[in-house]
Amino acid sequence: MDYNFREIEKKWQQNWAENKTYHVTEDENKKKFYVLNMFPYPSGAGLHVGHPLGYIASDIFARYKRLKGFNVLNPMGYDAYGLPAEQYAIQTGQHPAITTEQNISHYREQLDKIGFSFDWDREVRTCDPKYYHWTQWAFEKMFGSFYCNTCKSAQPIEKLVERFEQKGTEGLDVAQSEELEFTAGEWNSYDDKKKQQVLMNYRIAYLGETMVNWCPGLGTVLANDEVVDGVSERGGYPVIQKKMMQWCLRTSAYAQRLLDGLDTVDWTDSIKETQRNWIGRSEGTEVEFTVKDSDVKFTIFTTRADTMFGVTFMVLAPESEYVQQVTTTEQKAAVEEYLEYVKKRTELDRMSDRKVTGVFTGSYAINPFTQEAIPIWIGEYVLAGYGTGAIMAVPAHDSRDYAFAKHFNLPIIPLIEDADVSEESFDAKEGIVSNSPVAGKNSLDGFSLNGLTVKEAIAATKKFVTEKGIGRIKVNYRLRDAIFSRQRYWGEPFPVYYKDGMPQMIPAECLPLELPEIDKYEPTETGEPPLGRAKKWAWDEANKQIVDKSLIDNEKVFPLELSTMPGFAGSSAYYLRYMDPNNNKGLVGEKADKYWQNVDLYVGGTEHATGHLIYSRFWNKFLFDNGVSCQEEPFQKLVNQGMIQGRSNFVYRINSDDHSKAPVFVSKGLKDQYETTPIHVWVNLVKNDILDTEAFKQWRPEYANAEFILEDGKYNCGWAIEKMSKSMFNVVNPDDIVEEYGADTLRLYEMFLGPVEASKPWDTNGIDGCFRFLKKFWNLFFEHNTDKLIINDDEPTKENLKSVHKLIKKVSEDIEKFSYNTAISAFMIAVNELGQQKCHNKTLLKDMVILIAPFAPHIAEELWHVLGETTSVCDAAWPTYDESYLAESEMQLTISFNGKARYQKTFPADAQKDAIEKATLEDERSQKYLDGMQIVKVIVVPKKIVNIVLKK
Ligand code: ANZ
Repeated sequence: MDYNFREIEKKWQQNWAENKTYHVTEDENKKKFYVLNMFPYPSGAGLHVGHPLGYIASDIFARYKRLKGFNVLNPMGYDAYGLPAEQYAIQTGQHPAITTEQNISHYREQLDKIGFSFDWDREVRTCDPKYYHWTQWAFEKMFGSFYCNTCKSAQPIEKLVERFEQKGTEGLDVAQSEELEFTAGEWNSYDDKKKQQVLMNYRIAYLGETMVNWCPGLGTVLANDEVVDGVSERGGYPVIQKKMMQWCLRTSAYAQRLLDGLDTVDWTDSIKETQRNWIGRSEGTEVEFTVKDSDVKFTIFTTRADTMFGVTFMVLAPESEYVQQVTTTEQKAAVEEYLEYVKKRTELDRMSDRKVTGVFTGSYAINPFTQEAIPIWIGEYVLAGYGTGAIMAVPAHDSRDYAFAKHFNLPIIPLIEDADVSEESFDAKEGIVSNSPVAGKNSLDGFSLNGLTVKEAIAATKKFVTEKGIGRIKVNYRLRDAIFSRQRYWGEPFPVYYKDGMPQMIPAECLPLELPEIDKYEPTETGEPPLGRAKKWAWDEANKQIVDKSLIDNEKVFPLELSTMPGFAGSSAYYLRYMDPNNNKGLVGEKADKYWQNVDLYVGGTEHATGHLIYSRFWNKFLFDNGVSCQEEPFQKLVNQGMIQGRSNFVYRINSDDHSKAPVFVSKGLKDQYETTPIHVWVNLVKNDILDTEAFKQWRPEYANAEFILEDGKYNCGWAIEKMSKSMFNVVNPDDIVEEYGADTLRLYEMFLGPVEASKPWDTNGIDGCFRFLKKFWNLFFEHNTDKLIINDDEPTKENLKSVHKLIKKVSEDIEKFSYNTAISAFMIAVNELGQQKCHNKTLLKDMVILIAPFAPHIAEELWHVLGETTSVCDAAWPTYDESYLAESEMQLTISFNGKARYQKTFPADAQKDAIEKATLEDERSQKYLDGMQIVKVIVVPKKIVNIVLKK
């Protein structure tokens, strides 16, 4: 019987589905193992061979763990909300739900062909109300919580209210948007609305006025990475900075825990480093400056408190609330003009540009150390959202301050001995402090930093400012709160209505609040988000139901929120939902959560390093604080799969001005004789770089009459490695590979291409090798081209045992390291060895079948049954190896003469020095080197070389 993969794969896929082979439940008698893939956004283009790379890698691990006796959870679902379906809806009027549904069924068909061990009973879709019920629920919980810095945990907002009633803000240490101060008496005198406004300052989900990238053309806010050179990445519409009320999540409250958690997870150093930089912990000092001839005081944040004596001017962020207070009448026009200019600049431009811009406010601040008056400027390099949005500028020791001082001709005072002050050199972090205090201007009772190192000087200054009450020690994080509103349709609706301008949550028992139908998917004519078009989109408070918008009276019926949640909302806690996907009482039940705990192995791309992987860690820490999730870190081990690049093919068209003539294409080897233009050609028309000229003619009407100049009767194409993309015609559809070679070959080949983490080109030219390997494996069981089974119970030889046990060891170790390509190579060697040894021993072949099962599950299942088994190979036990079979019986030594390697010779593994020497000297191959020479000495290095030293 030949290896008929089509029949085998179909048969077992059906069998697995019917028997629910991959269905998993909590089993207290087994240890759990949770494998997770970053779930896909089901795009219209379907899967190309790059997509399943990570899924195959994790599937191998899932199957392996199951064979090792673990109870394995390996779920799959869809990140189903998103912009492409919405944009398609805007263009075509097609409801995004329909497009999404179609794309999902296409994905499912493609995935099913590859033979994954997913438990489809646990599928989730983020756009399913049963799923987003819990996204909305988590949001409401965040709205109802604040973050307590002392207990390092989220707490119910009611606790904060109680505290305000008793003590006001005295001694309060909580995460907040701005520092407020009020007494218990003041709090108790506030009306309800005022209280709600104050609480917004502390809620974990809050409405906040934020600077956003507003794109009027698209009618929406864009994320920083959706803006390129001041225009939208999609469509190229202008983007401006605008202050808008948006829902935000107080991710910043969790900055320290997000940082600390990184030490407890098994992720690559590079992803951890990326997250550390993103979180950006910075220890510094806040110092208060008073504005000259005024009561206004403002605080700056500095990491270099030691440079207080070198401050020569101050800079405020253009958005700083102090700008209005310190701008003098004379400078008003200039300042306003400057603020107009800054509006057009995104934060990213402001940080990356080295352009120096700024304007003088007209006011001066008093340096608390020197009592000198120094000018207050406004400059775009100071960002509103970081530190206090105001800085003390020390041009001698900070490159941006230096550039500013040079540009506006402001003084520069060096503070460090021998420091080289120039734009290029700001390495004055080491060095000894001098020139402090500035002679004769010290009003600080002799407080001086002279002679200290920078580190000592920072510590001394911190102590001094704290004692004198001029400042305090402060830790800042670069991590910002996440903006959580999107002015789009295809996303989770907020469970929020507005009463007297203040947001109210829909009662939890009324969730989910379902996305309403609308007739068009664009923003409204008045600039409201698409949900502004929904007719039935108002909340009847008393009857707890959604009603027609026309009934809004702001007494009983209120308007609902029009924004929807962003993409990361649905992907933040999906790992918990897979544990208990059909629970309609909670996000996850306690039993399932306690059993599955968290993800043991998470596989996905590095592009999520600062998005999804930060948001979901934050989200889960919040749920952990609420006792919903029992592990603080969601993803214990993270493996980042590389990208599969495309291998593009080209044909060479001979240039011609006469377009009426049929195009002529010249084969690659002859192209230099002509003037040609390379043209991408669809890779399916090419095999082993040879063009199927007939298929090419049929590909496009303009090539119907194409003529070819061939080499040896063939048309050779050129090739290049490029991104896999439709426009380069190099997208390979896994369906085609499965059709031609089978899923098992596809799976093996994707893994054989190289290490999982590496990016590598898809090169179909090597796929035959994997297919032949499976055929050879098959032929260990069946007589070539017949259905005669040739397995036997003969006593295995030492060689047979060694080949198989070596493989058990290698494959087990390699899988643990995710080194699948080397495991497959070892497999190929072992199968060749067994073939040569004519080994058809049933027991050994059974081990081999289990070993191949994670990689090529269909052929494994078939052969498992051929061996007489009746249960699935998935439930077999992973074989163990016996060290005693691995001992080498022979060794190979390199024979050299006067240090020059000449040939290889095999000896028994236990051969002694004398025997080795004798056999070497007697070997025929030695004679020509020995001829006419005298042997001075023979050196034998066991297991390595024999060196014969000769002289004439
Ligand atoms: C004086 C000084 C002297 C500074 C010196 C640096 C070097 P990190 O480490 O990133 O926290 N800074 C503070 N707030 C800022 C803002 N909103 N926008 C732009 N820059 C701001 O950086 C902290 C340093 O960045 C602070 O220390 C401040 O400049 C500046 F030789 O103060 B430094």
